[in-house]
Amino acid sequence: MNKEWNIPSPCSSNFVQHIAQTRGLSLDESELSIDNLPDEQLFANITEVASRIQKAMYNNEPLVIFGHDDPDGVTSSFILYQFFNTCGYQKHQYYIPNRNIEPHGIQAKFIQFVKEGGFKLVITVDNGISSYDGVQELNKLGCDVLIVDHHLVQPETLPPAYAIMNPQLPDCKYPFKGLAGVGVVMMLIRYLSAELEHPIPQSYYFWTAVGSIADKVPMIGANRQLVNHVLKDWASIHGYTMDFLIRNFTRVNSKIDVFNFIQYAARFIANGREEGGKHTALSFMLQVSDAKADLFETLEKQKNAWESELNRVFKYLDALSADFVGNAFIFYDDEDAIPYSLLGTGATYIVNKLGIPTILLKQHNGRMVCEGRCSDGFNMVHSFTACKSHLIQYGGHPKAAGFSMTVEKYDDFIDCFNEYVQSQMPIETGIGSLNIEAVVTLEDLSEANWKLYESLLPFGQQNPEPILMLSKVKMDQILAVFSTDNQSLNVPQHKTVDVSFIWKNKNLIRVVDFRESIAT
Ligand SMILES: [Mn+2]
Repeated sequence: MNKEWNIPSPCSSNFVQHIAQTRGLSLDESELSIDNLPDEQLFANITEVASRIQKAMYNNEPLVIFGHDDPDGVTSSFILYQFFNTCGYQKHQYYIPNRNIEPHGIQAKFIQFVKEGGFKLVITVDNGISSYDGVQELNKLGCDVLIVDHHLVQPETLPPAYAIMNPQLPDCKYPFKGLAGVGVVMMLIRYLSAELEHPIPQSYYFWTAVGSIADKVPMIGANRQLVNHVLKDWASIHGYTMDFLIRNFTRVNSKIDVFNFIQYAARFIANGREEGGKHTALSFMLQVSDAKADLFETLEKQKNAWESELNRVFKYLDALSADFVGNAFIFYDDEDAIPYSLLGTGATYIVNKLGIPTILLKQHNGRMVCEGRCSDGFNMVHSFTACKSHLIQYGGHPKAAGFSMTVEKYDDFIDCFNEYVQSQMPIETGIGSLNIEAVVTLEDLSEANWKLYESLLPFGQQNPEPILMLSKVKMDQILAVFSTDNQSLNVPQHKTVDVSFIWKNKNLIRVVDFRESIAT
């Protein structure tokens, strides 16, 4: 690699404390406690949402939870469904649309499902905020709709729902805006739990962590509190499905193990799409009989197939993006090399590699669909808004958004998007520089400091794994103390080099880059 290294001046204090301070992260466990979460009553419309749900419970009305087929949507659906179960309510069902068959949001198949099931209430979780037409259709059936979502709000096309809970609503006073879909559902459950005087199973915090980590929401503020609660109080958190998964995982006895286990669980439930609103991962999570083991096996097979498919797509994208020069990466997959369900993951992969806004497009179900991803300094939703006259539907988050359009609009859209990119991009993007957060010695990487380092967890957006540097060392010296993951870099064994790396575990470091030491 030929990256420019940005190296900080040596820090006088403990390097972990220094990193925490620079990032504005508290290492104080009591400050991070979930007892200090913002009051969920600050959510706009939470009273209306909760009382409509209570009315359904008291009147034994049939209701359906309308989820989303990613881990955030699946965990959102799971904890709400389970919470209704534990309240003794039994007239609820769920429907998870399969993105490979149904377009995003409330669509014809689901409306048909509601009609046939005679449902009087729909609760959308992790979606719904951009389904104006769908909500209108459901209203015509005499069905109320509650939207519990976290995606960006387009105030001019707010759906005509009974009530909307979304931290992005202009009048929402909830101070932390970065919750995942499952985080918003958790706040609703906390509110309902107080209203109904019904306790919350601790495992819901685990699933909230899983959905939040999978959705790549910023790991600061309330998200950090929610996930940290799981890392810190792990010993007291149990649940039937969690415990089932742990038996198939390696040991879990430190914070980093729990964090790795959360990521494993997220990958495990990332598959399972079925037809007709069913979902294998959600069935697995809800199942208490022997059938759970069979569902586990099915998901395990799907996960392995998915991971090898991912590898194939990453290799394909590596070849595509090698030597790429430009302000934005735009690719139309006319050879059908990238499955629709991996379009977003593929775009994220390119952003991590090139650091520039990326959109991947392909034809799907007779429409042109697109997933866009970017890093700081660009807003995908704004870029789509600028070109919305060409689009059928669009939505998402500043760094991850998607749209659909008619195939004929392709050229117009690309022209419009390119123009937007030109108008937005700073000349110097800083691509290719490596930002090192602390220069350390081998002695600094002690057991005591590892314990402290674990309090920087959970890592994620806005709190990434820090890149550290060992200056003037030989790989021999490192290997005497650590296992290393060299990521196929050919680091010379006996030569004195500077090594940038990520501290992965007490005894494991992952080399990011190396260079010849500059003589001083
Ligand atoms: Mn989500």
